[in-house]
Amino acid sequence: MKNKRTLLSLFFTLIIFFQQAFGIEQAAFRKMLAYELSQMYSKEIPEYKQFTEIVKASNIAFLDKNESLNAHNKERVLEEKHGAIRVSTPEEMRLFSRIFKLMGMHPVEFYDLTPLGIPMIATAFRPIDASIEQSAFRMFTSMLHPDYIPEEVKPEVEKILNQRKNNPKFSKKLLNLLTTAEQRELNNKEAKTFIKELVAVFKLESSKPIYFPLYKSLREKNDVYADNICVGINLNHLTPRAFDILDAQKRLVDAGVPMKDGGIEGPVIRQNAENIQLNQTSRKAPGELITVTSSPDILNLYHDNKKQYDFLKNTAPILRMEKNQSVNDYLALINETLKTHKLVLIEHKARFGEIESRHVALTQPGETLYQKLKSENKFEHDFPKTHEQMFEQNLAYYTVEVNPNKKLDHKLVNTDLNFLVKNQYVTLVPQTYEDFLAVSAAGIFKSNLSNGVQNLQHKTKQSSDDNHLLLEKAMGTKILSRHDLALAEQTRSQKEAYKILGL
Ligand code: OOG
Ligand code: NI
Repeated sequence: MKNKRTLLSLFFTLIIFFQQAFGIEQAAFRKMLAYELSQMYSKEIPEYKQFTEIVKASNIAFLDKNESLNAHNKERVLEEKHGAIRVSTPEEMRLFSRIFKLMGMHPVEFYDLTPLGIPMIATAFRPIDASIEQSAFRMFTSMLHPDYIPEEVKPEVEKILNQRKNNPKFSKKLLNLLTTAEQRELNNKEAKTFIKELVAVFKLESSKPIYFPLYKSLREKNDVYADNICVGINLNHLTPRAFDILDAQKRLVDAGVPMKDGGIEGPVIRQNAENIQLNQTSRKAPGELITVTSSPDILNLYHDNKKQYDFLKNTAPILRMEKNQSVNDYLALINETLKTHKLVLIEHKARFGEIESRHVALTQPGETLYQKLKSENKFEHDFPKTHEQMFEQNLAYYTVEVNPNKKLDHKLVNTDLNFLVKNQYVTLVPQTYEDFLAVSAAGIFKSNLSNGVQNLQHKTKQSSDDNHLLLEKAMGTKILSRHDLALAEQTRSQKEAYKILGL
């Protein structure tokens, strides 16, 4: 017996040793990334730090009132976050799909934002196996749709984007480690370096000179273009999860945090009923300083003589946007100032904090019913309110678990799952909605458009299927379906429950 125990403990020590020496687990990798991104954001954006502290206070107050919540669920929600990034080229999209794959994050669902007035097509990289319970970190990743680049500036934009094919933000170290990791697992030390280099990609480059004439004409059309094409990749937002989004929002508003117009996105939040899918809201982006010039010489100086460039930058005037100033007036003023100054620091609305509450995932019939009732203004009242009803009518996904407290009756002959649920032989665990909603995503995008939403220009009308294929082609991989994943998990759990019950 003693020997057995020694052997066992040796075995586990060896496992831990090998894990540390040879391989980082994907969930640990995701945790590391989420943690470092959140550190970077808190350091660079004080408004974000304040935002997360308020959300945390709301979550802790919720836990105090709901002590019965299962411990695992508590931890997951307290820690959980998603991020969002916007890329401009298929090359960048493919790189991210390779990077996230290392962390067990795969593209799930296609979101076409072009019919909603945003020139982007998107997917979200997220874990698709049980390790989602250890770290659910996801990244909503959108790509500029090439057909929606405004015609008047297309040659200039294409020039910039061509230069970005080998985006210098992705360091050689990062790319080398990526190649290594595709052949063998990274050890902890390599993984740390990898994350450090990756976090650098997500930073806002505030001292890099931006060519203002192009920035101006893009921002006059739609801030998304200016951010995407001129400023480049940055972590657009980070989103902690809230148990109770209404409470978190109230606390944010009470603290004077400027929240987005239009309120909370997603299905109406119902009292005394189970909520569905996903609710989100965000704070308005605080203006962050970026550096602009209208002289091509200065763009070169940045690469050729960094010291001289830094001197110019450190003495450049700062132009903040006045309250009630229109964005066009602001851009005109910057233009004037650049006639007498080589560099000017201006306000760019980029990064912010968002919150979300996640509820049960709907099946296809559930989504159809939700859309129908919503359009008839009957959702609140008519959509089933309990998990038992939703399960019985196949409206939402559940994992079933055998109830350990229910004495097994061996004469159990009725194998109908609804019977087993009703008689508490098995319990329903609602599957969390792990994905996003296109309309909500567009709402988040629009919340920071200073010129409102204008009609998108495009050469030919694209169908959503074409756009879906375009994104898959960019990544070189298929986009998975949330329904396939949720159904597979539901079926697996049912088979297991039947097995345990001997049915
Ligand atoms: C992404 C908006 C989508 C969400 O949570 O729905 C998103 C963006 O603004 O870049 O992150
Ligand atoms: Ni988001």
